[in-house]
Amino acid sequence: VRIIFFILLFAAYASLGAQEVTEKDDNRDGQTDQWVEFRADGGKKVRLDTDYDGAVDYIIYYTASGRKEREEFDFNADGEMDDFYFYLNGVLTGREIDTNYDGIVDMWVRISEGVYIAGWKRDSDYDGKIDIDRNYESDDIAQE
Ligand SMILES: [Ca+2]
Ligand SMILES: [Ca+2]
Ligand SMILES: [Ca+2]
Ligand SMILES: [Ca+2]
Repeated sequence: VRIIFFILLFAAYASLGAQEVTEKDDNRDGQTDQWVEFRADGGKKVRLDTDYDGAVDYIIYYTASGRKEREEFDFNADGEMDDFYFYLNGVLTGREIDTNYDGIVDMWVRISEGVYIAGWKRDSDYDGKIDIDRNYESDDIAQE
């Protein structure tokens, strides 16, 4: 099973490597600030340098049907993505945040119906263990 997995992974990388990338210089300063990668599955990945400092700070993934699949932001502009949004069928289902910008996600938010916070978890002391877990869904109110 593992070998098959690696073969699949390799095939995925190989097809990614062959993908077409288009570049755009949106603010016409001579530096590329938009990269669009067309994936083999029909989806695409758009990387943007929204503040034109040369570093990508916003990435959007689209499905083959053109729906948002995932968004990533570099909120503190340190070159590392720290705010992640996940979509299913174009509807926001979750968000993950690296609140202290150490490269490790420490807050997880579940979204219901695209807008409501259904619950969240946090590793508030950044030791890798979740220490706050809230669930607002249905009658299953989180107890402290
Ligand atoms: Ca530019
Ligand atoms: Ca930037
Ligand atoms: Ca960052
Ligand atoms: Ca963190």
